[in-house]
Amino acid sequence: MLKTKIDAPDDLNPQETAEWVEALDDIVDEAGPDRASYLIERIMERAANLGVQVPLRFNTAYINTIPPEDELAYPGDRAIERRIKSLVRWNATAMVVRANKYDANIGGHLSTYASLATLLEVGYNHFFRGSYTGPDGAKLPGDFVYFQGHASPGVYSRAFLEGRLTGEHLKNFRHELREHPGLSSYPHPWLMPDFWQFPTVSMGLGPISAIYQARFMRYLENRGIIPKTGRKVWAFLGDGECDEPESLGAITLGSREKLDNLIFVVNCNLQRLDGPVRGNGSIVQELEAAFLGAGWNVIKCLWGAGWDDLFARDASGLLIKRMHECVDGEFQAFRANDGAYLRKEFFGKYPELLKLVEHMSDDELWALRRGGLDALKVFNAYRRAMISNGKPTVILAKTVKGYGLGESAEGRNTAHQTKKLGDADLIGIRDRFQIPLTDDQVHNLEFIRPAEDSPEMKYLRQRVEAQGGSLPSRIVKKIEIKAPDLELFKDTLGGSRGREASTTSAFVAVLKALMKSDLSKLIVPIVPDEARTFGMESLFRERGIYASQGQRYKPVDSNILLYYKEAQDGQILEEGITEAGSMSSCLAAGTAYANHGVPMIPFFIYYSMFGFQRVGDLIWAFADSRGKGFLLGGTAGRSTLNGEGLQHQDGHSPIHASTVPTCAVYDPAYAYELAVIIQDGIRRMYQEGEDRFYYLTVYNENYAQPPMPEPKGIIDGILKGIYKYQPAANGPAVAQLFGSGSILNEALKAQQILAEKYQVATDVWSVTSYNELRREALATERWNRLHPAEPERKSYIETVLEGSDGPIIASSDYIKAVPDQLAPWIGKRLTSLGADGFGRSESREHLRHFFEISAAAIVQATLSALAREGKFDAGRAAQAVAELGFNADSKDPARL
Ligand SMILES: Cc1ncc(C[n+]2csc(CCOP(=O)(O)OP(=O)(O)O)c2C)c(N)n1
Ligand SMILES: [Mg+2]
Repeated sequence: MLKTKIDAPDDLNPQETAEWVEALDDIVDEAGPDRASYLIERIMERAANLGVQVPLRFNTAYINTIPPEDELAYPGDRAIERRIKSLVRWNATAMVVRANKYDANIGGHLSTYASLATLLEVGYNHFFRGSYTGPDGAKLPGDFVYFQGHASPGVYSRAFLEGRLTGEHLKNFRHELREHPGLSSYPHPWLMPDFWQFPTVSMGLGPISAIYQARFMRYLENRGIIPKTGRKVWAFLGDGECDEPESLGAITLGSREKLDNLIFVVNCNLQRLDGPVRGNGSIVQELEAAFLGAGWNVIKCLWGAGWDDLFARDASGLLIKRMHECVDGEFQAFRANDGAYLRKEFFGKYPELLKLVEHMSDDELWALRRGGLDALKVFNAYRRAMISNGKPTVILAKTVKGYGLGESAEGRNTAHQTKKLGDADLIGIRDRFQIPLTDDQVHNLEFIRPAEDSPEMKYLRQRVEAQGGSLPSRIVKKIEIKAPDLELFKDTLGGSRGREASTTSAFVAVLKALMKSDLSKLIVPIVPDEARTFGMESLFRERGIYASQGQRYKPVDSNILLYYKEAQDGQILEEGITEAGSMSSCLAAGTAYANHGVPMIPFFIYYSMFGFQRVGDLIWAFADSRGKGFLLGGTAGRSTLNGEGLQHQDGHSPIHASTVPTCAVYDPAYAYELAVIIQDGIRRMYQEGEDRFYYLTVYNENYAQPPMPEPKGIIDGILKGIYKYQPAANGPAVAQLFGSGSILNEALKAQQILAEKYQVATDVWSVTSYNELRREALATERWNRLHPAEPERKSYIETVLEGSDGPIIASSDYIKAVPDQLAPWIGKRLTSLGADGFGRSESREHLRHFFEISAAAIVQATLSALAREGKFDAGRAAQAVAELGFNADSKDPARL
């Protein structure tokens, strides 16, 4: 066994110390490490009882976690696997270099995959399952693999070898528009829906979504929606990527939820884009401490088999000591130089170490590999990770950035950005990996795939078959769902019958109706510690909060009907205060139709201010993933959420949401509008199979919810974004009032004031979605642009407004940019009122007055607009400013 030298200058009794250490050595030799660990634990307990400060350590030595004597022999044909890996390496390199040779600066990455190749190949050949066989013999989906986004050339290259992509694909890397078929830069299910499952290239999103994916898998199993299998979620991440808060921010969930279906592999090539990840420290040791502290299994895979002999012969413990002394900046330099440098700078520090390697040539020293580049070591690390012990596992695999790419890239600080290689480097790669290509073929950057009957291809096919198929692969089963009839929501459509209620409570009613419908099982309510805010707590008792361990305590409120019920088959995902985690759950749920073949319907309701602006990138990834479902921005509106002030009052999320191409954004005023939108959303997403999702604002202001009015076409209007809610009662309207969300009520009050006090007749319109109207108008405009010889088409907004005269005063609880989206079509008529500026801690009434979105403000704006058109006396309009409570020379709230 390995012996570590005790190097303690303040050791008062070295003799005694040596005896203790020897005793431990004996235990390990005679009874094994488990017994030693048991004894140490008992001693630590005793020490704690005696008041001894026990040093807390979350680090082990800088060596492999799995000692050579515990390793299993490699199960595959290593020589042939190496040849296959070399071909994948070559093709990955050729495709990037080629793309940049013929299309300067098109980009792509060589070095990430160069460091990752062994980690992936061992996975493909022996671990990643393309499919599983279910209890009844049915073919079930396989493992989930989150690939490092920048390693995509290697993933494409492997798929090429497997015959799933053609040489044309590889030639068209990053030529998605010019040629067909093209390959996207990174993993994007939106762009390559049959291939990529998980968009990972925004650093940090892969790791956090993998954790929640593993958790959601358990949720589906525990709810009996999918069978239990040995499926794993593998997440490959960069060591630099671990600096993103999302990467490590949710790791305690992994251990808390006992996710032994989750395996992280951190590609510790010690470098990120600009340089070393921890030049002055050790990223491996730092990550080990973080993951051990969080309760994960940590497997360090640092050194290749060549080092085993050195460790075994190093009786002094100096080799480990030397490894601890070196910071990552030095380890990087060792690889960027050569064997002579390694001998001098690493081993040369201690004469004993120089002696240890005196029998080795510089080339042999140089050939000493790192663990993540040694298939045997990687195999054993993965094998250990497959053993379920109720914990997730992280493998810290030490690799070399740009491995094998030659002097211009390997271990260099510029490695990440290297995308062009000269012939000399390419020939070097060919020779090093023994690629059977001539110099000319190398120069021409030819791709290589051996003949079908070659040993390599036979082996490859056999391994793919044994693993149940290829990865990545996104296979979407047709969804067989019929949306519920609108009738299901008849209570909501009927209005609140004189009671005052909010659209949030209307949403909860819609959700409850769905949870009692045929779709019940598929509904996934997700909430980050705000269920009580939204009045959803009754669902706790009715449906249970998902808790993998059930409820191991008697809830404090067990004496009341609506107690806090946690259950193993609970339906609600109560995520705690993590919008990023909740969104990751939503991502897992909203893509389950593809990844699990079960069309789960997520309803993620959150404090709207902490949605798009806080986790916008995860929402973008949701769209890229073709996610379906509903996001609900609760406590919506800058003035409607009163009292909470600047950081809580959301006045802009519909603008954020409108930037996501597949997101339909609605800002409904009334309960029936919400019901109509949700019903149609389920129809479009799940019945018609459209890859889109919804962002709906829901408010907490209570007011009488009217029943759905009868006029024909109202449903169409709600869905398209606008309908006339209340025509003028006092003659033909001379102005049009648009209102959205809770501010529609202010428009209605304004209509009355205008009629009664100023004898001005106005129509009131409910605008449910400026964004849907804009998108339709843009599409119409484009059609007109491209068909100049055809009769011009009219956009929906223009058609709807035909015959409705006068200025348009559009008000909402959001910034003016929301109605301004229609400016290209109605701009001359449009006055936008909105809550631009920072929120304040105040009551609704004061906030609406301050932001000039109150009924009085709408009246004032209407009179002003009419006066400008000469349809209302300007003097009277000026007088009305003060009359309505405004100071014409007050400061603009947008800038206060
Ligand atoms: C959120 C985010 N920020 C920045 C980038 C740009 N970027 C791409 S790769 C990279 C470095 C990656 O380093 P590491 O995670 O160590 O991966 P390696 O390539 O070394 O395996 C950076 C900064 C990104 N893709 N995503
Ligand atoms: Mg790195």
